[in-house]
Amino acid sequence: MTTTATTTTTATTTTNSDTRVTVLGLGAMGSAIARNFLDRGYRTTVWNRTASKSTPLVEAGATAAATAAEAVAASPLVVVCLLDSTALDEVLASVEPAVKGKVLVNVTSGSAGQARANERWAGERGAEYLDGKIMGDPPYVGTDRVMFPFSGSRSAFEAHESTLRELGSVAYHGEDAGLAAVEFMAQVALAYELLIGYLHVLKLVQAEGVDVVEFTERFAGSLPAYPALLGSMGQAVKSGAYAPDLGSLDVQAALMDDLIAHRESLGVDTMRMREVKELMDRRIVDGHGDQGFSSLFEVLGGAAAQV
Ligand code: FVH
Repeated sequence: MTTTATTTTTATTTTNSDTRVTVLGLGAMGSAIARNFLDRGYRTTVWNRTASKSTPLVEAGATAAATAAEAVAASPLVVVCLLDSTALDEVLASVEPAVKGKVLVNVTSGSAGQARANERWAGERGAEYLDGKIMGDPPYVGTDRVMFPFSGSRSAFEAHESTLRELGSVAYHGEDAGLAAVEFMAQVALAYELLIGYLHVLKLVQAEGVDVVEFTERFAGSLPAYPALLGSMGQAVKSGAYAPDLGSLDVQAALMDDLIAHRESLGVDTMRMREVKELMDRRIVDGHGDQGFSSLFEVLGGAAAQV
């Protein structure tokens, strides 16, 4: 049994009216995705565990399916946007008979390993799989303020690229279904690494009675220099040729004891600066004191790249 809106909606983009898309999961993000497709004229079928969440979308022209399997059967392209991988596994189990021949686009948060397992699950049942991650907030779906890294089936991405690009700023990262999650996790991790360091420094600044907002405004003035610095450090890591960026480690290390002593005198955490000093000391002992900060990459723990 399906419920289709009695009110007609004039599609803003009539060219999409014969393109069918299904959205499973109508939480904050799933609803924004479904709404975006509706606004652009797609024949949109929706399903949600709590059926009442489909009502506003049906009123906007969506077809609400009674079951997730019915929703999958309704379109060649199925976008799945659920809370987590546990929810995903439950819903995929319920749609198993319907996925053959479909393109499943999972944008639920999850790990690279889960994405690869999802792709195997889909392939074993005759479906193509794309893994996507969402970097942005629901109100901005459909604008370039939301980034969607995708990975997995190249043919599926190419076949539905124009539809997927309706969601926001889209990039395809390759056939390995885990790469979108790798990109997402790396981007999120880098933001956390930067921001926790920022908060640690605010502790130091505030302890010295300096206004944290005024300090932040001054530091923000130096941010335009970072893209070039990060680019040169990335090249150094890739090539293994470490120029003395930020100066040589011999010079940089001389500063570290003062940095640590300053924090200790104010009762501010020193763990991050002690980590940097320890890495610098190891790199210098290894005979690379003439190289730059990027050469610390060589003394960080971590596995070799996946082959
Ligand atoms: N919201 C955000 O700003 C962030 C932006 C970045 C990406 N995340 C990820 O997007 C996924 C969905 O997030 P959401 O914000 O839409 O989450 P909710 O509003 O809580 O909706 C969750 C939906 O999942 C359904 N659900 C939960 N458990 C189950 C289950 N066991 N079986 C079936 N469906 C399930 C839930 O259904 P209901 O509770 O309404 O019945 C919602 O449809 C997420 O991965 C974020 O990390 C969002």
